[in-house]
Amino acid sequence: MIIDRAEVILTSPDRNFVTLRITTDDGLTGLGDATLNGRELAVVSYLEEHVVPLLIGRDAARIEDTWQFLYRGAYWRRGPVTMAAIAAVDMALWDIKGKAAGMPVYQLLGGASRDGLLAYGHASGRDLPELFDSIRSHLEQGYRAIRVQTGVPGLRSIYGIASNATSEENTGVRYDHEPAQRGALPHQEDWDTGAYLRHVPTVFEAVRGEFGPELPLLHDAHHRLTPTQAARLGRSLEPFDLFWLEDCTPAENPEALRLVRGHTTTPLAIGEVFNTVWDYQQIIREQLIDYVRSAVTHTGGITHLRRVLDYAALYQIKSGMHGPTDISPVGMAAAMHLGLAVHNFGIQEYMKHGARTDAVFQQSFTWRDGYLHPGEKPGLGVELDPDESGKYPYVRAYLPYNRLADGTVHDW
Ligand code: EZ4
Ligand code: CO
Repeated sequence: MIIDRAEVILTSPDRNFVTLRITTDDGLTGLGDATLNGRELAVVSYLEEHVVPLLIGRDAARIEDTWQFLYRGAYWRRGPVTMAAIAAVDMALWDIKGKAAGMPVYQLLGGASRDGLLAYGHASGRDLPELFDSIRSHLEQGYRAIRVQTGVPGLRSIYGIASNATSEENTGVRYDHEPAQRGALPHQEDWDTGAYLRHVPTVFEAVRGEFGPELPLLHDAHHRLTPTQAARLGRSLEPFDLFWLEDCTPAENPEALRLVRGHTTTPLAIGEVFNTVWDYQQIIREQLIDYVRSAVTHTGGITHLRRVLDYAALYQIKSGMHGPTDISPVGMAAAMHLGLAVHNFGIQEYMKHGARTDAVFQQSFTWRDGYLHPGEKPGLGVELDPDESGKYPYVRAYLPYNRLADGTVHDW
């Protein structure tokens, strides 16, 4: 099992994906996801120029050693580009090990701890009728847990709100199954935290009134609040029993969560922009969160996220792995194998990929009654069709950003 070849495949069916394919001298191939939304080429270059030459000739079976070699050997540690690149190598090696063993990766991680993975989808609307339609449509698709995002009166466009008015046909702005306006230059959105804080509790009250007390509801604040604003939001949402409030404050300031935690029992989830266990060290030790939001893709792969989740388990903190459409089907498969195996699984984010993406990546997972399962194929269970991937060249696409009414750039 000596690594013979490693290639980076950049393809844009519905959106950009960066995939590493490793081939061994005995003909096994493994895939890893290294997609970093809006900064894809940085990871392509990191992999092609700096990582691939290190892989050729190495023993593909030595997953832990390769992880430590790439992490410690670089001198420059951490960061989203480095950790996405390491994640892709790690996933590809687990894929190969599974294929060599004839087992799905979750078996190598200790076997299934549950029958399936509860998943949540993204409902959104500019107003309540649109939001209710979106929730109903998600329930019809089988979702048993729903993230709720809405427009805010007075704000024209807000991240995470799907709307026909922002579709590709009407505006020429690239639109995909993630409700964001992505373009060749960043799309500017507007933001007003006061208006948001007044509006969101009324939305959850209406949703509970319409859909009852039992449906697990989630909400994502996308790092936009100060600690006191986040505390107030958490408290005002307590009557509506959220499954979690996500990314309430910016990621760089872990102490902020102490203040939030001291004022609300609304469960907190954070970490989709974290890359290592060290980003989580303080907030897990101080029990400032309830759910770890990391994607396998952005946190150094299965090897490292497993470490984060084992540490989190000491403090009754569970997984809530990131799973928007910018995690490729390979990254989603890795999340499903890990989530099936760990004891402290919480919930899995799951947005369906588009038909073109599903044609590029042949997948073996199942989606049944609101639960995901990675399937029983050896390895991760995903194969890449080179003819399909070759049809979709890279398209530069940025995430949007925010300005306040006075023109100030706001937190993401
Ligand atoms: O904004 O994946 O919880 N999910 C999210 C996502 C992220 C995008 C960024 O690449 O916040 O929609
Ligand atoms: Co989020």
